[in-house]
Amino acid sequence: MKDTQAAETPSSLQDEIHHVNNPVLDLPQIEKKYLTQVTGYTREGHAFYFTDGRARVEVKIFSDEIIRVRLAPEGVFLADFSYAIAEMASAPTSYKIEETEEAYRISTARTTCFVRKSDFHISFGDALGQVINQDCKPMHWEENADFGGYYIYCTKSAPQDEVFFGLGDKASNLNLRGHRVKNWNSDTYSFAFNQDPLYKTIPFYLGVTEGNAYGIFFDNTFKTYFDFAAEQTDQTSFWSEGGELQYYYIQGPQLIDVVRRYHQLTGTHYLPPLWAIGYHQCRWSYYPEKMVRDVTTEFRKRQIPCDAIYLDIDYMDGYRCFTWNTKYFPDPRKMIADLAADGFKTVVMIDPGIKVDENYWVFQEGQAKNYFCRRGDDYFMEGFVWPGRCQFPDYTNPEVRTWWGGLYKGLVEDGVAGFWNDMNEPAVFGRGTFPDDVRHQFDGHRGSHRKAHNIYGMQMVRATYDGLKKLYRNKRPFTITRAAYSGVQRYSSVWTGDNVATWEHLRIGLLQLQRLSVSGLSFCGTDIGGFTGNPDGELYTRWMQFGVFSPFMRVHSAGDTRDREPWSFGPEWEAICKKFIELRYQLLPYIYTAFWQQHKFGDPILRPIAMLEQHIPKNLRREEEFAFGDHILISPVLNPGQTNKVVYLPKGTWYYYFNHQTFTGETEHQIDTPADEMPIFVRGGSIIPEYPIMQYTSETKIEELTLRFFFAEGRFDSFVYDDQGETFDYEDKQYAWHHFITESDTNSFKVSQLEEGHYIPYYKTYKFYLVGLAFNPQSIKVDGVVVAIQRDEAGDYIIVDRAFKKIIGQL
Ligand code: NBV
Repeated sequence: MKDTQAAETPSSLQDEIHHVNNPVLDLPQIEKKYLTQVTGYTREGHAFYFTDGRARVEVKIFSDEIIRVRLAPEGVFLADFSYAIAEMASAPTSYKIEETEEAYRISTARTTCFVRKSDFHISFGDALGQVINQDCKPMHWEENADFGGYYIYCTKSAPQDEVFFGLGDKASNLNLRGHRVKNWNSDTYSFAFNQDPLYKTIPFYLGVTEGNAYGIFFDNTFKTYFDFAAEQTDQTSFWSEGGELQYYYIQGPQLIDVVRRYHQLTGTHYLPPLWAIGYHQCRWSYYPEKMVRDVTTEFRKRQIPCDAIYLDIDYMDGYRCFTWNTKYFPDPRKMIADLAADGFKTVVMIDPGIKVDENYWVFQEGQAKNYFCRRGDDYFMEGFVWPGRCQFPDYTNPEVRTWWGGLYKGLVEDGVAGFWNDMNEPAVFGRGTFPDDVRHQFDGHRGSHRKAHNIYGMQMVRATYDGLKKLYRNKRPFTITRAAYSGVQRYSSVWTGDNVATWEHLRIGLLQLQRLSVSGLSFCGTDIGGFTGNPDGELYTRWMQFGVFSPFMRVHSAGDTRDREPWSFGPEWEAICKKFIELRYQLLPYIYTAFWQQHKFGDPILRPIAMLEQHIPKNLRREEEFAFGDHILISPVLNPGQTNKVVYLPKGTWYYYFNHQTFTGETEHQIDTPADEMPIFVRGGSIIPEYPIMQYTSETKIEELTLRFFFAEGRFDSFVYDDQGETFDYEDKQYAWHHFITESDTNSFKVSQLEEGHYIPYYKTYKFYLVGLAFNPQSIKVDGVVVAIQRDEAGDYIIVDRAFKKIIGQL
C-alpha cells in the first residue's frame, strides 16, 4: 500500500470531505491509500482473496456472468449483508484460476477477470479474455476521522467511444458521459433538467464500448458519486462517503443481457394486479367524498376508461396516517364499496411522519415499543412534516417493518386496494432530511443515517408491501413509492415525483422513464400533465399520449393547479385523450405480457433504441424513440404545434399504427404528427393481442381475443400472457403463456402455437387479423391445417379456436 497526494481526490469532492484537524489528538494529515501489488491469494468457496499487506480484496463468482469485487483496507470485510440483493446464491457452473507472470486470471464459461500482480489493477473481459472494462488506478481509500470509516474509490478507464446508461433517477440525457452524479435521496419539488440528486438511489450503470455492454452495480447505501469521464475524459470513477467498496461486474454483451442479469441479482417486480396497469386518476386532493364521487361518475358518464382513483393526504384526520377525516369522508367503507361496484379501485397515501400526539394510537404504539428513530445522543428524531411535529419509524428494524405492515389492516378492511408511500427520502420540512447522527438498526448491522438514508424509503415500502401481502392473503397488492434504492422493484412501482407542467418536463419524463426501465425499475411513470403549474390542452394531451406507453399511467397534479381530468381542457382535447386511454385498454393483453416478461425474465418494459441496436454507434445517442415491450415502437411528440417529426426505425419492416402504412427500418423517416395521433409503429412479423375497449379492466369477460399479425417475410415469435389478473396463483403455474410462431414468405403464411401453464382463459376463440398481406395467399396454414380467410371492413381475418385444435371459418 502506498500513501499518495490528496490532490488525486476528484476535485469537487474536496468540498464534500471534512477533514477533521483535531489539535488535541494531533491526528496526522489524512491521505488516500492505494493498493499497490498483489502479494498472494487464497481461496474459500467461490471466492478468491488477494492480499497486499493488510489489505484484502475478494473476487467472488456469482454466476458465469456476475463477479463481485470487495475491498477490505485493513483486511476485515464487513458482514455480507445487502438490502438490494434478492435471494441469489453464488452458483457458477464452473470456473478456474490460472497464474501467469503478470496476473491471476479467473475465468468462467462467459467472463474473465484479471488481477494484475504488479499494480493490483482489476479488469474484466469475455470468455476469450478480450478486455471490456479495466481499472486505470488500483482501488483506493481514505480514512475519515470524523466518522471512523473510509471514503472508498474505484477508477476505471473510459475509452473514447464508451457511453454510459443507468443510474435510475437522473433528469439528464440518457448517455451520462461527461456527467458527475450523486446519490442522496432528496425531496426535489419542481426539479430541473440536470438537477441532481433526485428522489432515488440506483448505483448501477451500464457501459457500452466497441459494441460490448457490461454493467457495474456499486452496492453501497451511503452517499455515492459517479463520474463518467467528466473530470478526466478518459476515466470513470465511483466512490462513496462510507461503507465497503463492493461492486458487481455484470457481463453483456448485449445491454438487455446486462439488465436481465442485474434483475437476477436484485429481483424483479412481482406481477401487478391487472387493474394497476389501467389508467389512474389522481389529484392533490380529491375531497370531500362528493368530489370523489363526482369525478368517478363523470368518467363513466363520458365513457372514458379508468381503473383507480387516488386520495392524497387530505383524507386523513389531521394528516395522521391510518386515520380518516370523517368530516370529508363520513363513511369511507361505503364510498369505497360503491366505487368498487362501479369499477374503481381506491388508492390512498401514507407518509412516514407520525404525528407526535399522545392521543393517537399509532404514535402511542410506536412510542411504547420504541420503534421511532433516535438521534446519536438518544433524543427522538423529530421533524416537521404535514401533521406538524413528527417522529419517524425506523424501517430498517425488521420488527418495526412487521408492525408497520400490520397498521394497514383497518384501511384494507375499509376496502382500500392500493397504497402510495410519499415523503420517504425521508423528507423533513426546513432541514430537508434527518441529521447524519440518527441511528438505525439496519437489520442488525447498525449504522447512522449516513448509511441508512438512501434505503429508508425502500424499507418503508417493503414494510408496506410485506404487510399488505399478508392482509390481502393471496391478492396482489399495489404499492407506489417516491424514494428508492436498488431492489425496490421487489416491493413497489415508482413515480418520478414533483415534475412541472412544461414541454421540457415532458421530455425529461421520457428520459427518466427510459432510464428507470434499464435500471431495474420498469414499473414507472411520471405525473401525466405535470405536478406543478398548469398545462394547456395540447401539452396535457401529448403527455397523455406518452402516458399510454408509460408502464404506470397516472394523471396527478398539485393542489393549487387547475382541473386535470381528461375533460378539463374542452371537447377536442377530451376526444383525443379518450381515444388514447381507450388505446391503453385495447393494448392491455400486450402490456400485461410485457409485465410478465419483466417479472419472469427481467426484460425492461421500455427499451431505448440503444438497447435494440447497440452495434450502431449513432443509436447509442438516440433518446426520443423507444420500444414498449417486444413489438411496439414509440416516439412521443415533445413540442407545441409540432406537425411532423423525424423518427428512426430499427432494422425490419414497420407499420404505422393508425393506418398500417409500411416503413423500412434502419433509417429515419419524417412522420406527420396530427394532434390525434402520435408516432406508434408495430414491427412487421409481430402478433399484437387486443381486448375490446372496456371502462375498467375487469368490466367484461373477454369473449374473443383479437390477434393482429403484421405481415413480414420470415419467422417470428410473439407471446401472449394471461391469467386471472388478481392473485398470486401464477406462482403455481396458473397462467396461460402462448407462444406464437409465424412463418411467411411471398405466397404463404403459417402460424403455430405452443402453450404453457394451467390457466384456461374465458375466451374460446381468437379472431386473427392478417395485416398487410402483400399477396393473394396460395395457402394459409394454422398448425399445419390449410384454412381460408374471411374479410370484414377491418381487413382479412381467420377465426381459430384458442387451442388451435379447431379451425373455425374454414371454407
Ligand atoms: O401529498 C402531497 C404531495 C403529493 O401530491 C405529491 O405527489 C408528492 O410528490 N406530496 C409530494 C407532498 C407535498 C409536495 C409539495
